[in-house]
Amino acid sequence: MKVMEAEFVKGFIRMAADGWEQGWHERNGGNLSYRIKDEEVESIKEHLKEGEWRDIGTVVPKLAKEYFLVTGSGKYFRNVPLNLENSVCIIELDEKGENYRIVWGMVNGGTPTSELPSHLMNHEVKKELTEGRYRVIYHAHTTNIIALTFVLPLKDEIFTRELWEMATECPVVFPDGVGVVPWMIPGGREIAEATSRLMKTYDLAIWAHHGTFAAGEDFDLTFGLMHTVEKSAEILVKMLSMRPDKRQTIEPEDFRKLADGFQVKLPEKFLYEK
Ligand code: 2HA
Ligand code: ZN
Repeated sequence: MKVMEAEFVKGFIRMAADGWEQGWHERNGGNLSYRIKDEEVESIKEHLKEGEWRDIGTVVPKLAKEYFLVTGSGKYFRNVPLNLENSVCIIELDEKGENYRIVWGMVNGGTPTSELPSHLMNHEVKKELTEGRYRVIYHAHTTNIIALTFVLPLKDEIFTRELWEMATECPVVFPDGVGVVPWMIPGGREIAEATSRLMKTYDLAIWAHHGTFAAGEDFDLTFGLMHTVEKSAEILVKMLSMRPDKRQTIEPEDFRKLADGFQVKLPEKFLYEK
C-alpha cells in the first residue's frame, strides 16, 4: 500500500488541516505525532528506507523500535495536505530508545519536529499508563489558552476549575483536569521532562505563553480534546472581557452532581471553595 493511502496517514493529514483551519498553526507553529501500529508499519514497509541514526535528545527506552509519523521541523501544517512528503516523516527508534532514523518523508532534507523530545517522552508515559491505547500527541498554539496564561495564576487547580466552569461538557471531556508548565525554553529535554511529568496525571498540558499539548487514543479524540479546551478558554476570554467576575456559574456542588450523573471522577482538589 502507498503511504498516502494508509488510513492512519489520511487521519494525520485531516487533523493537520483541521488544526490549520482553527488558526492554531501560524507559520511553522505546532507539531503532531502518531505512534504507528505494527500492522500499519507492515502495510507500508516496502516504501521505507533506512536513513542515518541521529540522537533524539532524550532517552525513551519503552519506545524502543517503535515507528512514529511526525511533522517536520520548520514545516507548515498548512502544507501537510498539499505536500505531505516534504512536510512530515516516519521515524524508527533504535533498540535503546536513544536514536531515531528517518525511514520515509522529508524528501528535501530536514529533521522531525523540534519538540521531538516532548512528543516522545509524552508517548512513553501514555503508552505505559494506558497499556498502549494512546497513540497521538498534539501540540497547538491555541490562541485563547495562551491569552489566559497572562492573566490566571499558572496553577493546575485554577486553570482546570476556570476552564471546567466555562462549559458543562468540559469536566466530562477532561475529568482529570489540565496541567500547567511555567514559561520555559521550548525544544529541549527540560521542558519535555516537565511536560511528561504532567502527562502522568493529565491528558492536557499548557505551556505558559506558548500553547498546549494534548494526548489521546486516536486523531478524533485528541483533536476533540484540544478543540474543547480551547473553546472553553475562548468563552473565558469573552467573559473576562465583559466583566471581571461572574454573576453566576457552575458551583462545586453542581460539579459533584455532574460527576454522579455522567459517572466521571472529578478530583476534589479542583472543587475548592473560592
Ligand atoms: O515551531 O510549535 O514549539 C514549532 C513549535 C515549537
Ligand atoms: Zn510551539
